[in-house]
Order: sequence, then structure tokens, then C-alpha cells
Amino acid sequence: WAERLSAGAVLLHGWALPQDAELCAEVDAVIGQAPLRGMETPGGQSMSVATSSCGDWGWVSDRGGYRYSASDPQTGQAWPRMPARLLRLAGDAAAAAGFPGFAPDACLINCYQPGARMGLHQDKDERDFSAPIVSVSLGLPAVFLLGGLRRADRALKIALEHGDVLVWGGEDRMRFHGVQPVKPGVHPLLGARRLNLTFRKAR
Ligand code: MD5
Ligand code: FE
Repeated sequence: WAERLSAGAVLLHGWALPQDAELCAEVDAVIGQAPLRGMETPGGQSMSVATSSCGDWGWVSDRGGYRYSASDPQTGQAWPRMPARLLRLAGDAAAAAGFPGFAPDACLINCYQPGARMGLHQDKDERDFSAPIVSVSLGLPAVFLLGGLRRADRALKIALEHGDVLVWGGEDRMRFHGVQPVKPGVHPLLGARRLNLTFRKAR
């Protein structure tokens, strides 16, 4: 069912469940080509989340900053193509949330092992903030922190489960957000991991 969290944010509970095994297999194929890796923040901290990407652009971070790159710095190769099923899922979810015509050119794959977390931040490395962002949660559950437009704004805690899809657009696109440390567990499809796919229009 669709749960409206605010004007531009919609949580589509279980939206990806009918094709969860196929999605996991396609993500596995992508990370076979562009392996998950830890990244360093510009400040020199190592991130607890391991990442990879597919699509025209991949999000990367190192001591030089956060940016989108057309190739995987680890392999020197272009990122794997975005599988058609993933592209369709993101476009359909955005449309269901009121943002028709979403054509993402970047899919960031975040892998959380138990204990991994993501601190409060805004997504602002994209060129055009008018496109929504779609995120698909697979594997272990997590508590998502949905903040406001200022870092100090109180954050709402939202339980995200395997198959949930979240869409942020309009004014909600720039909210601060994060993920609390993932609790230990084993998911039948993905084992001791939470995978999050974040679809964006980078350029
Ligand atoms: C995650 N990833 O669960 C999240 C899902 C990231 C990231 O935050 O940057 O890799 S995307 C959550 C998101 C995106 C854009 C806006 C908002 C949330 N929001 O306004 O709350 O790994
Ligand atoms: Fe983010």
C-alpha cells in the first residue's frame, strides 16, 4: 500500500516484492562486474556501507570529494548498464508517487552489513534537483531517518523492509536523511545484508 509521508515523499510498501528474486539476481550480476567496495569520505573517514553503481553515472567518494563518475575508478571500465527491470521499476514507482517520466541515469547500490549505518546528509551531488529520487530496500530491515531541510530538524524514524520502495520529489528531495545501524540478522534471499538501490538523475 502507498503511504504518503509528506507532500513529495511516498512509501510504497512491498512494491518490489513480486520481483524480488529477479532484482537480487540482477544486482548480483552488476556487482560481479563492478564489485562492492568501501569508500572514504573527503574528510578521510571510511564509510561503513559498501557501494557500487550501474547506469551512465556512478556515485563515488574519495579524498578528492563526492562526485559522479562515468567509469568505475577501481576497474577503469564503464559502470555496468542499468538492467531494464531496474529502470522500469524506478520509473513505475516514481509515476505511482506522482512523478511521471522519471528516467534515472544512475543507480547506486549500497550494501549494509550488520552494524553499517549512514549518517544524516542531503543528496546534492546531482545537477538537477527537480527529478525525484527512488530508493528500493532489499534484505535485512533498517530504520530510516527522515529529517527536515535543516540538519538540526527532528528526524522521523521509518521502518524499511525488504521490498519497500520510497520516492522523494519536490520539496522533500532535499531532506536530511540517514540509516541507523543495521541489526544482525539473516535474510532468506540476501543473507546478512541490506541492499539499497538508489535511482537518481545525475546529469
Ligand atoms: C539508503 N541511501 O538507504 C539510502 C536511500 C544515499 C542514501 O541516502 O545517499 O546513498 S536514498 C534516501 C534518500 C534520498 C533522497 C532524499 C531523501 C532520502 N530524503 O529526502 O529523505 O542507503
Ligand atoms: Fe542519501
